[in-house]
Amino acid sequence: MGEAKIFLMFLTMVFLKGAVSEVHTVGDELGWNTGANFGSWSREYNFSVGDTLVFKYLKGQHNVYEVIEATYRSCNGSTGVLATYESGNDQIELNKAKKYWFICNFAGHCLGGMRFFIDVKEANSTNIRPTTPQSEPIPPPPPPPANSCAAIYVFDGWSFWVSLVAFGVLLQL
Ligand SMILES: [Cu+2]
Repeated sequence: MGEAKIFLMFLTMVFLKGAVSEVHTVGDELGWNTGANFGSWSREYNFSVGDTLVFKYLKGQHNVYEVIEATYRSCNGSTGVLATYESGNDQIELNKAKKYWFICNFAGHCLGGMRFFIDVKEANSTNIRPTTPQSEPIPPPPPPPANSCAAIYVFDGWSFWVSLVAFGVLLQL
């Protein structure tokens, strides 16, 4: 099998799979700490099977318990615990389409706001969307295109370029 064909298969796989897996740092730049609002953080993103959550915190100051819903609501980490992490840089792969519930089990931290849940969906090829945080400034609109044909490509940028590369490879087969 030629390299070009392998490359084409790779492109096809990328399209079929849809968005490439994402890594989400919990709390963004604030990390897994008191004072961050994890409810609003978790609502800012879509989570898909294959994505990874990263909890960053000072080891010994916090921990991460994956728990059942009742434990998330009670903040009582003595029961209903599915997994525990305490490295300070915990990487958790979201490998199931389900709700994940997380708390910090240090005294008072969960009740103080260190808890959230996410609803992880099956990876979906029709749900490709930019993940740029809303707080980033919006770039000025591009100048008007010279003709309507160009306009279509302007609004379909990424897939247009991939198609162009794939077409170029096809020509060389
Ligand atoms: Cu904590």
